Amino acid sequence: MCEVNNLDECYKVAEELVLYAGKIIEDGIDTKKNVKSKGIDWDLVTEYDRKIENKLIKQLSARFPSHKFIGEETAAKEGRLPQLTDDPTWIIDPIDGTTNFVHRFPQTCISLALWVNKEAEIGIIYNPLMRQFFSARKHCGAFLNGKPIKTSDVRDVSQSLVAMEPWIAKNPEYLTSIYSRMHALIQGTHGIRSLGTAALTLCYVAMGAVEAYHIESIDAWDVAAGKLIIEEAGGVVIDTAGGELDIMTPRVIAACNQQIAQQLVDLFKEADSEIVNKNFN
Ligand code: LIP
Repeated sequence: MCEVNNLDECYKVAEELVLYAGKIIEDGIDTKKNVKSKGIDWDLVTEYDRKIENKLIKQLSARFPSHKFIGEETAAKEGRLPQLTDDPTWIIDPIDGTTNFVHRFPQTCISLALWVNKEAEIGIIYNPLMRQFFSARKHCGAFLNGKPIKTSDVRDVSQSLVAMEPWIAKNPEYLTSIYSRMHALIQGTHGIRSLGTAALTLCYVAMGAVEAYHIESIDAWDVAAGKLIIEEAGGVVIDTAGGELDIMTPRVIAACNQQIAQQLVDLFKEADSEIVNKNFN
């Protein structure tokens, strides 16, 4: 087991750095960006993503030299996903919602988490354009701009608003499951919403703005901070098939409580089992 006895300092440094990174997003939002695609046409990166990630890693490693890093842009550059170990590890998404950032859609954020012994200790997600600073520390609750937040108390999925990201159907691997699951949600809930940033949408579950969120085809940096923020706000984040989420290959059902999560697991199982009879191509 790894001991970290300076978590207060870690939080303070992380908070300062994320606020600073927020200024970089604010400065960049209205500028012409150098936009590149990371292999697939919908996975974009800008010079701002790299600038923020480099800054965070440089400053954090200067303060905490023994800590490790899992960062979206570093992983893309190196072409490999580092393993999560028991060592203190900062998991970074420098700009979550890069496509939104490129299009000036004001749902974009920095997501920074500290994991120790494969458990989240600190989670911070900041949308500087909407001035929303979400934070959590293990066993200490979840906060929006310093005020405690709680998940919704709805317990029947038919009474819920659920977020998901239909554009993932661009990937042929997900096409039929996305359409079937969307169909099931359209029939069985109050409605679907889509923000284009996994990290912020997890915060929307945490603050009770939606009852649940479903997404696959994402990475550890998209959920590492949001998972803690939801859990500290009273919600759950589980695997799409039920059971524990694997943070390194996340298939996410995030919900305001276990009842809604389980109802979504069942709804999606049924939707998936009907796929054979459908052709969405
Ligand atoms: C993006 C997300 C988005 C998700 C994408 C992608 P990026 O992160 O948060 O919600 O659907 O798969 O990972 O690339 O903007 O940091």
